[in-house]
Amino acid sequence: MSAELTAAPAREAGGEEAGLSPETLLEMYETMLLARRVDERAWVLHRQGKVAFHISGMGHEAVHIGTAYAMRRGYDILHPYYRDLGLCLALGMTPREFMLGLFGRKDDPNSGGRQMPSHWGMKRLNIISGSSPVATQVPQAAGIALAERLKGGDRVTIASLGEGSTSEGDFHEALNWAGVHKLPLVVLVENNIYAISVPMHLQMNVANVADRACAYGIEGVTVDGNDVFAVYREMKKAIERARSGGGATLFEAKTYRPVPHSSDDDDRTYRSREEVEEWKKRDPLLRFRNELMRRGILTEELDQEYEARVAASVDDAQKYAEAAPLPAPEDALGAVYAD
Ligand SMILES: Cc1ncc(C[n+]2csc(CCOP(=O)(O)OP(=O)(O)O)c2C)c(N)n1
Ligand SMILES: [Mg+2]
Repeated sequence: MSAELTAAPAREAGGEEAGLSPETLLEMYETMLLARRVDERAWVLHRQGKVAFHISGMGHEAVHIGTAYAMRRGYDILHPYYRDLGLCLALGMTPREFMLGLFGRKDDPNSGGRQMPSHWGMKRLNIISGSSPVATQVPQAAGIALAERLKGGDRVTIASLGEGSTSEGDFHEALNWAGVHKLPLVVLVENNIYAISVPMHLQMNVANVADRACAYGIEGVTVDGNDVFAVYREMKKAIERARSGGGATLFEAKTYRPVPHSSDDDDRTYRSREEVEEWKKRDPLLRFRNELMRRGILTEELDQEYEARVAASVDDAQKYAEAAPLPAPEDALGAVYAD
């Protein structure tokens, strides 16, 4: 049985009230475009046999860009998961850095080529390195938020995960802790209605992940995750609430994953092509583009300029990473054991 596409209503992007200047909106658009084009290139490189694995953020870009711009970038802390390509790019990761990770090169900033690709971790951007077991980042993020409180700081921690990962005990323990201690934490659930092949209705018997927030005594918010304005507006409120002592938020952004779970998955075995085609009407990049054009902020000419600049940046990143050295075999355990 295929999952119902009730998750993301196909309404037009609104959000004039979001209070973003035309310059910022264009910057957000170019970043979203970059995330999409980098991601598309990664799929091509995988199909060409040049890289071993890719796990995509495609379709999640409005969640990523809206969240990043609501954060104090470089100040607040992100404990991300593997879908967060656009979020990490918007926080300052460069396309070259992404490609170094994708190609498993020595200078991969996440792990020096040791981890799987898309296991983000960059000290300079306050992006905390996670591990592959899903939801383990949530209690760790709660701990970071508690530490920030004890130190008297006002940085907010954001931890992200998928809706399927909310079935893990770690998620519930962390939210309970966040409620009890009123932690400066936002737990961002990127609800794309599948956990690999398992649809949402087999993970939980509630309509919205955020409906569970009241059980922990925290705020719960559900937004259309394909609408960058809605994500930005509501995320800003959640982050400011956390910063000013108002406690944690369970933030659910409803979206869709238009591609297979990873380069190792064949999604034709569990969902129809019609369902995936239906998504295209809700493509967050297209919606943002149309809305900016409707407002007269973006023009065809400007869009072409962005496309050209983004393509050049993706080409440059690929060339750079392909030519970069691999890690030395004798360094494989270097970050595991102390000298
Ligand atoms: C504890 C644990 N169980 C299983 C897996 C294998 N696994 C990796 S991703 C994934 C699906 C997660 O789905 P969801 O949380 O909805 O995130 P999405 O991939 O849809 O963004 C699973 C089961 C894992 N990494 N860790
Ligand atoms: Mg999912």
